[in-house]
Amino acid sequence: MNDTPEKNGLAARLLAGQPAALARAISIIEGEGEAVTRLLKSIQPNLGRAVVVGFTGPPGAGKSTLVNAFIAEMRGRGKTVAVAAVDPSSPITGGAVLGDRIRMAEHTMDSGVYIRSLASRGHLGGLSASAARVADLMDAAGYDVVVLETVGAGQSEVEMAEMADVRIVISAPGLGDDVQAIKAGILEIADILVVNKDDLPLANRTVRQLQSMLALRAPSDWKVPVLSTNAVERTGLPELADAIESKAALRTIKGARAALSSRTRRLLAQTAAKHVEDLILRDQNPTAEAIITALQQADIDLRTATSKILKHMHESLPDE
Ligand SMILES: Nc1nc2c(ncn2[C@@H]2O[C@H](COP(=O)(O)OP(=O)(O)OP(=O)(O)O)[C@@H](O)[C@H]2O)c(=O)[nH]1
Ligand SMILES: [Mg+2]
Repeated sequence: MNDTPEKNGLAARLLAGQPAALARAISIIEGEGEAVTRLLKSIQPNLGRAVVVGFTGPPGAGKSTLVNAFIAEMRGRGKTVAVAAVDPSSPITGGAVLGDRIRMAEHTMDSGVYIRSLASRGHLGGLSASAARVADLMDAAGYDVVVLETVGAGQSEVEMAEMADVRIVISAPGLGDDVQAIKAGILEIADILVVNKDDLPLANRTVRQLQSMLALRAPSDWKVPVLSTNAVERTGLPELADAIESKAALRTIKGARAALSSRTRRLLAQTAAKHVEDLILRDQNPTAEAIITALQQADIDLRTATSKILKHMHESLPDE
């Protein structure tokens, strides 16, 4: 790939905040190669300005509706907002992307709002890798607030949490065991807990359950609030935006650097892991097959097999 004027101009147009340049840049970084490196290099000095806010929670908790209401609240405060909504491509939420587009359609004419859905499949470094880079591009494009919306269904919310300055965990009454579901790990990383659909019966009970779980957390400088919202009627949004702004105000340069470096750490770990996984699970590579057979027949132990596969990996990777 050559240093075409088009490519160089792209970074400039991105930094100038042109939505078309942002869209183009996002499709470029979803790939690999020199153009990606060049693009990322040129945005380096412009990173770390936006507040990155993660919205996560179980399917159907009302994340997209709440994000939409949050956009309106922040626009009212004079802030620009970019959203990366992660489509988990799962059967449960398969229709969510179209639904999200319709739900967020009220903002399509607003140049202070940019919304993009990301497919979680098919990225070399996994979902978080592409989301981290998309968040960086949105940051570089000058949006004040970058929202990452993700379904809390496993590892992804923890990964998302590492990228966000402010982590919001959303639950809703009547989703069965949702409080139990978010107990496992996610509560530890939440900065703000939101009980959405507070118009439904039992919302108060969900609030109380969350409060009692929080009481078990080690005390820290930031007291995690439990807020109630109705994303459809748009109540509770000023309180949510206030809490996000208070938490964001505690950001330090050191903290922002740490967040950037943990994003990079995660990116490398995931990409390296993906290469190993592809070699073992998908590539039908003769050397890998021989190692698998030897392990299966107990000719070698797991540790030896691991070191052999990594060594083979190393030898077969193209040199830089
Ligand atoms: N009663 C009530 N319904 C709500 C509220 N917020 C969202 N909903 C409804 O809940 C349903 C799911 O909302 P979404 O915003 O799509 O939920 P989500 O968490 O983004 O869902 P996924 O992206 O599929 O994980 C929709 O029918 C919304 O209209 C609320 O505060 N009260
Ligand atoms: Mg959604």
